[in-house]
Amino acid sequence: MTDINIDEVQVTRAIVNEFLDDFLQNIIDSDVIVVGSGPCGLTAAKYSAELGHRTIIVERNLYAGGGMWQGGYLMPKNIIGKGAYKILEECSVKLKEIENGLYVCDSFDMVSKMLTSACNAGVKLLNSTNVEDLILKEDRVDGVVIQWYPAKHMPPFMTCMDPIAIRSKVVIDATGHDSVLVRRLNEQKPYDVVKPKGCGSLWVDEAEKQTVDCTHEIYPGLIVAGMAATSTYGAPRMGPIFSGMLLAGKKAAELAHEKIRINIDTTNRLRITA
Ligand code: 48F
Repeated sequence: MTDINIDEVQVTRAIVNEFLDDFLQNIIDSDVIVVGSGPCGLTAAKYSAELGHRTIIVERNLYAGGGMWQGGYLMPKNIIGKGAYKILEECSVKLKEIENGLYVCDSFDMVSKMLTSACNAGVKLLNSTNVEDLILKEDRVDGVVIQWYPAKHMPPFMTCMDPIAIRSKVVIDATGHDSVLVRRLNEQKPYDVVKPKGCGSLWVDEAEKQTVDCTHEIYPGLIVAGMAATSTYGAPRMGPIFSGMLLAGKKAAELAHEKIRINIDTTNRLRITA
């Protein structure tokens, strides 16, 4: 026996009200949309929110974490190099030093604590939501087009299920190997945006470095980051090591911050001189 009488409709009303309220207040029009909640996306979102930006993660899966749940060969141990140590330390992930500046942690410890850190920083998460397109205005990306992921698996006769759109100042493509947003943009702007090549064969050192180097603003308003960047430029795959992904996520957040800051400065200057 519990000490309250729970009304079924009250439960439904609470879910609908809270979801719509959150959607309208926080999600529909934000500063940064991060597509994908793998190691890169979660890091990008955490730092973006800590830098003061209203930040959303859109993830097609029911759960967050992307490729972080399994290390290699389905074994739940993740490896990182010392360059990314601080990022995980800030999230209180338990790290054990092995040798040569390499650390290991339990994958579920890493996912849960990174997710907690992102939520504590104020990040909003839209799960089971597929980003299927961009909002593209003349010379800039202005947000993304979303649909419930289960709708993607409806029978073909269920046509005309139109998606909806959410807007942001910056979009980060952290969709991993598929580079979903870069691919979509390339279909429309083949002279401005490269066609994703898919990643090259394994070379850990070089891959870790290039993943960070390839993370950049690929088109006004769109930053490609992490494995999505590696795959876009055909850089080598890195295998089951995550430092490059974490550092790329941090770089993506800093690039987004810089872009938003410059836009605010320019707008203010125009307003003062007008
Ligand atoms: O694949 P993922 O973990 O990408 P990442 O953050 O890190 C790559 C590493 O996990 C691993 C590696 C290191 O050993 O090579 O691959 O760059 O996370 C990508 C996330 O994006 C989601 C997908 O479900 C996953 O959680 N995603 C992909 N396409 C979409 C999407 C989409 N269209 N809409 C929403 N989410």
